[in-house]
Amino acid sequence: MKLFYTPIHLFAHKTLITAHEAGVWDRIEPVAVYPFRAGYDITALNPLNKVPTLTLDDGRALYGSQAIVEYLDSLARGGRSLYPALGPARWDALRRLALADIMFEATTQLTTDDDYSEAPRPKFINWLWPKVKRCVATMNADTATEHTFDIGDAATIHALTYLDVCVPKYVPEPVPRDYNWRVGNADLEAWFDEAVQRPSVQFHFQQEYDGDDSAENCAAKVQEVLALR
Ligand SMILES: N[C@@H](CCC(=O)N[C@@H](CS)C(=O)NCC(=O)O)C(=O)O
Repeated sequence: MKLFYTPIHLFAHKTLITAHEAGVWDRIEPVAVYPFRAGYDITALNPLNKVPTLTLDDGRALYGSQAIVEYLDSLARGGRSLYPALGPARWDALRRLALADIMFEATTQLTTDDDYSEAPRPKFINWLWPKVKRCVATMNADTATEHTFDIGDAATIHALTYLDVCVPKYVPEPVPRDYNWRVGNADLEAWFDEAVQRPSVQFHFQQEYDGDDSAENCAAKVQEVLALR
């Protein structure tokens, strides 16, 4: 399997956490993709040209991170599943997965369209930013519910590290440049500080990517996948 993803080292990826927890990371070949840099193009695998995209050994592609993590989790052998059995714990994990993923998507929308100097977009920012803040407050409240580490938690780490990486750098007023989700969310901060100590997070979070992250490598790996079809 190949996992096409963006290896920004300050960002903890839900797909990598899940693969590691499931015990299948050693079956995955990582391929670095920077979708917003020239030369990187995975549209032959994923019409959305989005990361993450997972390709299987027969050349089929899975995309939408929710499909990818569920697939990787289904392979869990020797590792642990991040999906609780059918019942209230599962629905809560899936709710928190959605909360974090949709918050992540709102944040990427805010940070991707960053040419605000030409055309300030207060309506756009005022639509999305309150959602992000409400999600963080809900994550803070959710820490009161005892549960074992699950897919919702992996997604929460993913979304919070993305906030740390991108908001101060890219999102303009009215979002404060010094925004820090930890302020006013002490329970979430304490939970996060402990959760990121998990080996499934530590093996890649804040670790420089040491693979080939060139556009040429990405293009060659896309061709390798297409040749399998
Ligand atoms: N809902 C998608 C979101 C993925 C996503 O937004 N990925 C961004 C990461 S920066 C991306 O690839 N953007 C490139 C683009 O939209 O062209 C998922 O969960 O997989």
